[in-house]
Amino acid sequence: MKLIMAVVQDKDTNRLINVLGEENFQSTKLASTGGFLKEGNTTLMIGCEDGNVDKVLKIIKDNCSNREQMVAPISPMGGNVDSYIPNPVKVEVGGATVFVLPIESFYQF
Ligand code: 2BA
Repeated sequence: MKLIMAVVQDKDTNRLINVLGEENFQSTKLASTGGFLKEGNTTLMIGCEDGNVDKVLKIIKDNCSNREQMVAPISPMGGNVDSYIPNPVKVEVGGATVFVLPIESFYQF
């Protein structure tokens, strides 16, 4: 068994959970925050059999989109300073960042 942890954008979450459900994959949705943008994203935990990992990865890939986001860089002083007006820079946020972990045991009590 494997645990798939997928960090996805909030906008893609509902569609992804629905498609996973239609294919009989259970998921748990966790509210998370990206360390770089400091904005909300969603982490899905999906437990599945080894033989289904590729199928789940394909569903994630098909339902998560790359998006460009503008981000204001922090000032050289490390915070917002009146005299420093930073130019926002474009950052491409990926469709999904996915970790596949081996599961030693799985219980439901
Ligand atoms: P954030 O950390 O908010 O990062 C959002 C996007 O900002 C990243 O998209 C990347 O394109 C860019 N970025 C991140 N760090 C950067 C840096 N030091 N300099 C310039 N640009 C930077 P993604 O790579 O698609 O990541 C989307 C979200 O996935 C991340 O949100 C984070 O929550 C998670 N993530 C990505 N890699 C991870 C990892 N190795 N471990 C844990 N979480 C990860």
